[in-house]
Amino acid sequence: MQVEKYAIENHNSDLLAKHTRKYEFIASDIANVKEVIQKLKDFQVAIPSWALGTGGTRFGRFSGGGEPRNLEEKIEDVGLLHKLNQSGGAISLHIPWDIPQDATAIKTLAAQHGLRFDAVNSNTFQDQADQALSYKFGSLQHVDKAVRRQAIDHNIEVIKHGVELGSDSITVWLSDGSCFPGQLNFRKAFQRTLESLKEIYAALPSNWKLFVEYKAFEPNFYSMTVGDWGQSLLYANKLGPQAYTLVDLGHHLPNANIEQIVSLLLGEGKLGGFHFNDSKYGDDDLTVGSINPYQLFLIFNELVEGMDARSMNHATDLGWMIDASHNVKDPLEDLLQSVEAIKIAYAQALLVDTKALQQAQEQSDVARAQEILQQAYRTDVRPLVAEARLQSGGALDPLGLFRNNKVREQLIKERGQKTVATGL
Ligand code: RM4
Ligand code: MN
Ligand code: MN
Repeated sequence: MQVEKYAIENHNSDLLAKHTRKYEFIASDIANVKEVIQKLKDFQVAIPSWALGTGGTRFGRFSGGGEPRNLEEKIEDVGLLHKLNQSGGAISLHIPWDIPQDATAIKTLAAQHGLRFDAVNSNTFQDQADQALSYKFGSLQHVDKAVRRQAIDHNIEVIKHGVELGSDSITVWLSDGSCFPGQLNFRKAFQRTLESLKEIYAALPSNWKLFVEYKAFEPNFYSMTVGDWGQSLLYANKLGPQAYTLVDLGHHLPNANIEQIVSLLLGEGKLGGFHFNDSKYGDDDLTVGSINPYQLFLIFNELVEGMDARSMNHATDLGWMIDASHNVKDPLEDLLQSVEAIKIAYAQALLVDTKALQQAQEQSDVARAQEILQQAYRTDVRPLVAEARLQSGGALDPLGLFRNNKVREQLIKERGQKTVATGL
């Protein structure tokens, strides 16, 4: 399934007059508008290979039609998204859900779609059919050395796949922990996990990063061995300069101040990247910006301020990834919405008058500080994001084009109604 260039051009020419009116209106108020547009064009978000099918919960899964049946079709889907929004130029693989059998062919296919490979993800939270030992009581923390060995070897295997694909980072998310008081010796579990991580770290190529992702609860409900950013930072600091903390927006206890966490990690030079999603209660994996777009903006505000303070490149110095699950929406529509929400929050953060904000902060002028932040947040930056897309060859309204061109219907015709993608 391809969206042809002429289809995008036709779509854009229909919407151009209206877009230009809106764009010129907002652009006339922004002194460095060219710079803002360039930053938006450069900013790419990686799409997770495990979120291209319908997601499920432990109560059920309601498959949509035309889901990708293999890795090749997943790459095709991400290519399609990228063609529409020119903002999803990377894919993040979860192994063994998506093992590249022929790495060269997969790499070539991705390149044809203008995609590169972002962080590879290991999976020691599920048992696979052909697996010798079980992860029921953990993986890198396990009391049995042989289980730890198996989990370490899996991670090293994942790094090898990543190297073949040109990826340069691995995300380790562990479900390790305990469900009941007394089940685990916390200190020993931490120590064993650290020792295991050290072995994985030792297998990293010198240009690679290791992201330690934390999560407050689930599937373990009493303790998680990498349960919060403090624990993740402890591991990352002990491992060395190639290890960083990864922030998944849905992995905190309710009402955590994520923007402050982000700011402090950045300040320490230990923020590795993101798994974007949104949530009401826990690891809900909902569409980015669907529940709390203000929080997303505040996070981006800290990112822009903190990255600028450290002279970092916004587009390339952190890992920008989505980690979502789509229970009731078309996965591709959902992902288009998520990428759009990320770019909107980023654009708003770029509009914050940082100098004025710092001045207000120095003067403890609280009301003024709020005005400055909300001035940016309440600006409708969608024409800026659309202009960046237009200049990059994407569609002015990606979701509109996806629907009008009946992309899902065509995918169903090609792949069938009852297909099930691997993943969440
Ligand atoms: C976890 C975590 C990981 C993801 C798995 C599928 O909750 O967010 O990043 O790989 O889910
Ligand atoms: Mn995640
Ligand atoms: Mn999660």
